[in-house]
Amino acid sequence: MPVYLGFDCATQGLTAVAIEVAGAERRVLLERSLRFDEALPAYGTVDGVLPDADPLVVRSSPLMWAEALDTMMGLVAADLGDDVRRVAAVSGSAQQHGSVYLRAEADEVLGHLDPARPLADQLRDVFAFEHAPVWMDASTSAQCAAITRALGGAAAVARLTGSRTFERFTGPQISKLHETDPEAYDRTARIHLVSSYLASLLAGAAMPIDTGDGSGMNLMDLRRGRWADAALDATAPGLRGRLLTVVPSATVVGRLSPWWTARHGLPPAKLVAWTGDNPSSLVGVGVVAPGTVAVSLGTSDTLFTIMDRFEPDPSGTAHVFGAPTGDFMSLVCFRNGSLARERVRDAFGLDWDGFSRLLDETPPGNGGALMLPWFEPEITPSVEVAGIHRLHLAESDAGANVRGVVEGQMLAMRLHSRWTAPRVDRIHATGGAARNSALLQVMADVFAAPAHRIDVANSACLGAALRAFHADAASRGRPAPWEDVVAGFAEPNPSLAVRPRPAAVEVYRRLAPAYEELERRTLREIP
Ligand code: XUL
Repeated sequence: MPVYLGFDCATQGLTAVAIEVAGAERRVLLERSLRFDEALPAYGTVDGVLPDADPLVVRSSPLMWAEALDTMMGLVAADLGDDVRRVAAVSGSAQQHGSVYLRAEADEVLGHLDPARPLADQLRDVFAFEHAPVWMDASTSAQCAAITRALGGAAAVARLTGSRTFERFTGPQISKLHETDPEAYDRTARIHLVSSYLASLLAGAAMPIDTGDGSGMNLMDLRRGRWADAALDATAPGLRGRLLTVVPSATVVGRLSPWWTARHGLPPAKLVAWTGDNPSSLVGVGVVAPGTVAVSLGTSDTLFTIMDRFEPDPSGTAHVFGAPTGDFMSLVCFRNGSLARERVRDAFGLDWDGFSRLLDETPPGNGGALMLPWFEPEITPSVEVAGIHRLHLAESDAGANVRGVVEGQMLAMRLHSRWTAPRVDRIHATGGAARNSALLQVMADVFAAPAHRIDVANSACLGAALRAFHADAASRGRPAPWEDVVAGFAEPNPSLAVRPRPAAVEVYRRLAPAYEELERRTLREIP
């Protein structure tokens, strides 16, 4: 019975999961996490990133990630015991956009690691730039503007790469390094994403970037799945020579190097391309075909789905990435998620039970009252100045405001996902607030589709293990449809679905244009 390993290198820590698959019999064998701050305090990270005097600059330590991977592999091997020999394939995911800069000597070092010494000790001299800018970095506005100009405007960049330029995207980060530290850029022989860097450590050789994580760089021709010369040229000189050819996410790129056998007893298992955490999560929450939409309800809410054709978001606020299935995926982020729900809850002195009770007790449509809950500047739609806008909604009415915030959020989610999900058959809801049935009811009614709760704690990590399983089956000449791959791991239980109620669906069908008009008018009026 083969075992598959998945890793996820997130901002704050590293997680591993091992799964076992024998036909319809599937189970999670183990799940392990470590937090960088506590497990590896010598690197001095706070919540996984290095303190910096400039609040716009956010970096982390690639050496720390290497040490974390070595440590975690040791823990996983110890937990698996004899089962470690059954590991057939390994894959992983990582926080998107972060970049690692290696010297030419890195290849030589990685190919000749000494099993008697820890990994990190041997990597101290391979970095051309000691730190890795990560996705929280917002210091590249000037480079974003220059790249946008060179490529013919924001819409042109999105049509080519899947997203307009964003400060955290890797292309602008590379451009900034080239401008501000040209010696470091000159020393760099290979640029990696966090994902391809960690895959390279496992393989003992440079591993390619995949289409899923590569689409978070503003460097790929996403439709064609390859580097875009115009984007490379607009970013930094000599960039193509510093990148390997991009590969589809489902590629078996190599095998675990003998170092991992000698050090932790792993077999030379297949290594499947690592990808970004968002593409990996897609599989980890069971979204493998168009029509299923995942909604993650966290501090911010995000919506993501699969698209079988490439189409950028016409408003320029969302992203299109490569999906692990070989299709495309969208990612739409709403900053005022739990953040806004909590503000309303606290304003009326409620707890979550009280909040849900008021939601249950108030009628769908709120008698025509509407709220735009932009407690903080909003990403979707793009709103720079925070403000709560109410229509026919008394500020002092607790029930109407509770319903107003949730309906405003769900109507916005539906409105701003039409471009990517014109048809929604079902919703997979995750995150803390997905436990709230009253909220899921509004979601189901607004989207006119059943909402399923998906109880997966580490969806990116599970997605990585499932991608390892998928690619291993395909490489043995026994390809498994994606629906089969996720079955038993990230599959909703239909009997627990929150189903749309026809009368409420009709209420929201009528209310949606009023919401859209309120949003349009408000956006015209605010600065
Ligand atoms: C996506 C993004 C974040 C990171 C977090 O564009 O920046 O979701 O991937 O790990």
